[in-house]
Amino acid sequence: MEMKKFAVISGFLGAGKTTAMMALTRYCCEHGGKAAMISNDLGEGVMLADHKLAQLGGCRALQITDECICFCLDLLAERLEACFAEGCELVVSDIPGFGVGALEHVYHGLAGNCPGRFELAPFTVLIEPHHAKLLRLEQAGDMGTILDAQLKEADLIVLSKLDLPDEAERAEELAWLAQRYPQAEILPLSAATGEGLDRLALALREGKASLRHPDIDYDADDLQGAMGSLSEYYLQYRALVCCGDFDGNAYLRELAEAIRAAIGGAGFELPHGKLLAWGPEGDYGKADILGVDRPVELPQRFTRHCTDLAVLLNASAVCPDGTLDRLIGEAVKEISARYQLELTIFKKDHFGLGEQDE
Ligand SMILES: Nc1nc2c(ncn2[C@@H]2O[C@H](COP(=O)(O)OP(=O)(O)O)[C@@H](O)[C@H]2O)c(=O)[nH]1
Ligand SMILES: [Mg+2]
Repeated sequence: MEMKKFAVISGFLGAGKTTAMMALTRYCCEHGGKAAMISNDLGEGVMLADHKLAQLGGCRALQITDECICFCLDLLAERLEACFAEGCELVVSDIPGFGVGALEHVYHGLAGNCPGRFELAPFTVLIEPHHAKLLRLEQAGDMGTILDAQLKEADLIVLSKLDLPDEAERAEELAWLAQRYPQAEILPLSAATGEGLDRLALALREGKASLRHPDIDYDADDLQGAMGSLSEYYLQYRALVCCGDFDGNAYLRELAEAIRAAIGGAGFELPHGKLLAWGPEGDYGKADILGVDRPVELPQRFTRHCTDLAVLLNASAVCPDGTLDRLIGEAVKEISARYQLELTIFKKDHFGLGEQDE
């Protein structure tokens, strides 16, 4: 029987969803299957950094912007049909913001609206060891409320980035997750090394969504408050050096560090900031900010010096929208001037999630 499987990959900002979806689609394609990934975020008419990254990485990728897939099920179903018509057996999508509520909206929505058109794979939630540890030790603060709600929705919990912790820590987090969230299957994964991709692919292809209704008070003040305090920022620009060339890796790192310092210095949090840049010949680099207290990561580096870059900057911050716009705008200006880059802004969109529904 032909398989038409769809899975939502939920999880906290920076948990490793995009990296895992890219590794998974590649793994499936290398093992005789066909899979596609959808990057979903809220920027209006923008190119998402995650989507561009997936394209640069050679993945079968599509994006849905402007709206959460929770609220555009017809569009989602249409895109899924197109992927399945092309021969895909598995399609995975992430979810904007914190993703809490996607089980109800997307899974129960699709099950109710288009029964039998495709099969729902286990509802999957990624958590990184750093967050699992904070949650276990009850040191996650407001984030703990969100992490716990996400994990309660899961049919499948994936402990990601398992190349980072040592053996004892891995075992401790896996055991604790299994005991605390007994409704879910728990899988270890390192998208970086490929460890666990086989089991994840199998679990999604063979497994089924439980379509439970977990005991979560979605209207609770702490959950709504935490989700509403998030602001989203999207910027697309071209950076052209005025003479000679420049070190694109150093530029991305300095810019990410300046943004992190500005937001942290103003007393706010930046759970995930992404800077993706590519040159006319396809060379590309990426910098990630995963919190104001964590070091900037460069998971992808330029191999040559740069002269002309297209840049995508996406950030999700616990910070008022206007302040976020000002702080990022100043950092981009200052660091770009230091590298003698002339900027052309193509697109900017930013908003607070708390204000969006009003
Ligand atoms: N060491 C390591 N880092 C990872 C792994 N997966 C993701 N990351 C890094 O974690 C950061 C956030 O990953 P991303 O996939 O963008 O997270 P998302 O926000 O959940 O989509 C990036 O810097 C990734 O390179 C992994 O398996 N191992
Ligand atoms: Mg992502």
